[in-house]
Amino acid sequence: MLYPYQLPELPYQYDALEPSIDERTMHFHHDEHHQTYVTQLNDAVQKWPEGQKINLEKILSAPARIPEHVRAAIINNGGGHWAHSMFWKIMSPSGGGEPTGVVADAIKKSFGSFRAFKDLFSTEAASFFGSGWTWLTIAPNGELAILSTPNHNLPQADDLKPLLVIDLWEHAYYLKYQNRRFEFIENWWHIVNWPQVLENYEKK
Ligand code: MN3
Repeated sequence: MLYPYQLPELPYQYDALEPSIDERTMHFHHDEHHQTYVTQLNDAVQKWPEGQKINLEKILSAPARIPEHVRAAIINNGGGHWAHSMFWKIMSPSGGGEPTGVVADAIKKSFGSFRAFKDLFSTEAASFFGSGWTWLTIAPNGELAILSTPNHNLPQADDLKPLLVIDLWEHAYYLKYQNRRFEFIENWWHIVNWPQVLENYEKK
């Protein structure tokens, strides 16, 4: 992703993820929240001409190198733009079920079984305090890990590649689920786009 950044179209209709995620939430989340991150990211990178030529993922993998006058704005809004762009893609109306291929093997090897992985991931996401994201990541040595980051911080800053992610900000689920984050997580598994997770693994 390069400057000027653009809001990506959803790869499905706004109501396509019902009932796991309702149409109204998708409109607010994509058209308002994500759009705002894109707008504010462009405003920040406009003040850093050198950064306009660097890929966003590369910028965010070394946040300490961002000039101080735009650092916080780029970490927050650039992280938001990158994470949401991934979040839309790892969901699908034909999602759910279990992973296949090499990523299924890797999950089994790291966590014992898909069921054990799913339980761990759900527990991590449900117990993470405040606004943030829970990720499945892969390290350069091929090791998988489940971890959470606050705000819009990305695992790439710690040299980890994201394979799967869930948005835990209240705006991701509040309209439909209110404070019942665990119910949102449970229903989210029905729309996880495992072919996309496999693709993320293969181009890690
Ligand atoms: Mn969000």
